[in-house]
Amino acid sequence: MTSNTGYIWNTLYGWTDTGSGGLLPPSVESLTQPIGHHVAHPDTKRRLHELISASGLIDSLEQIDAQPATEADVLRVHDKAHYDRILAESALPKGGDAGDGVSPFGHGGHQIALLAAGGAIEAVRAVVAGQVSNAYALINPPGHHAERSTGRGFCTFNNGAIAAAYAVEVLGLKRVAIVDWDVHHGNGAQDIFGDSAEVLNISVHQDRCFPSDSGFREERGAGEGHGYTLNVPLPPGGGSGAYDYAFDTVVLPALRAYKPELIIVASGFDASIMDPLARMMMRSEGFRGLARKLMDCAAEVSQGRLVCLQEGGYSPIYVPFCGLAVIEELAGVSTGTADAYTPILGAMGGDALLDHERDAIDLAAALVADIR
Ligand code: 3YP
Ligand code: ZN
Repeated sequence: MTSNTGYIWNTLYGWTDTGSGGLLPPSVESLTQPIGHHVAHPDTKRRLHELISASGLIDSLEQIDAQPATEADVLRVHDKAHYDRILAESALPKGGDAGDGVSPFGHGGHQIALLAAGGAIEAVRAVVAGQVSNAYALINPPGHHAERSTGRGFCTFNNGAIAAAYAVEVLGLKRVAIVDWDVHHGNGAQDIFGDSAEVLNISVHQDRCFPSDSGFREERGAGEGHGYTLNVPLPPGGGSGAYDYAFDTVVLPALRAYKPELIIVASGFDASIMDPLARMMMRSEGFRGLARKLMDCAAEVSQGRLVCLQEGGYSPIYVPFCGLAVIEELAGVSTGTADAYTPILGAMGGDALLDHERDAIDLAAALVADIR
């Protein structure tokens, strides 16, 4: 059996205009100074793409072109009012904001957002069609905070939800799982699919990081969707010890119980020890290990169908090594590229499971029983 890995990047993903603020918009009144590099500047993702290229890994990947998502694709998960507002603000000379005041986009930004959602769809289409065994879509802007009626947290449209809805409504799949290892809560899919059992939404995230008022274990979905929203909040400071235990005792058992036909990974690298927007301690080898676990589980339950979609990750120097490790693992290829930061980061801890991490994860493991 041939195995190949699809890969999606588009030059325009590197052209998102996140504005001249650092995180908050620059304001003389509030004394938030302008700065040349927004925390979510697209350079971080472009640098990941360039490591995929410079390492030679790109030669082992099947490059797939993204097409812009259509209005109908977006409206499977978003209100028309949200879609129309994004288009209208995108037409303004200086662009607009996706909805919460910290998610700026530039003139014409809707085109890049549609291309990100379209990249997610294309990756799912290629994997479900059997054209590739699995895929990594290095898309931008991200999507997992975008809710039915608004963008949020740097996200304009919910790429992962749009791709999951495409899989269900267009490709006819009955069960799709989203595994969100971005360090922030996957509130968007929870908002969009909370009342549905057709999409299992598992989010492993730093407890009360962002959004700080969601992502609790007690949020479990409603009606037919009860049990199919599964939140695994982790105490700050955890690394591969906590993540491995969370995957082994919650995420993988949930996937085995649900038996999805497709697994979509919301793949952020902001749980890394170098990230400015969270307080976790993952390193590249930790992410590689999570990819391995999901690949093995996908081989068991979903014919190997696994699609990773880029979400957050804000260390321009470290995200590339995390992404390289994951994509190498998906492709079953080693480029021989060592994580250059291991000597400096490897001794900082995070690999041992601590008691309070185990306790928090054990509480989430009890929620798996309601999945069938
Ligand atoms: C959005 C505003 C403050 C925290 C930030 C989180 C964005 C992100 O990476 N979400 O996954
Ligand atoms: Zn994030």
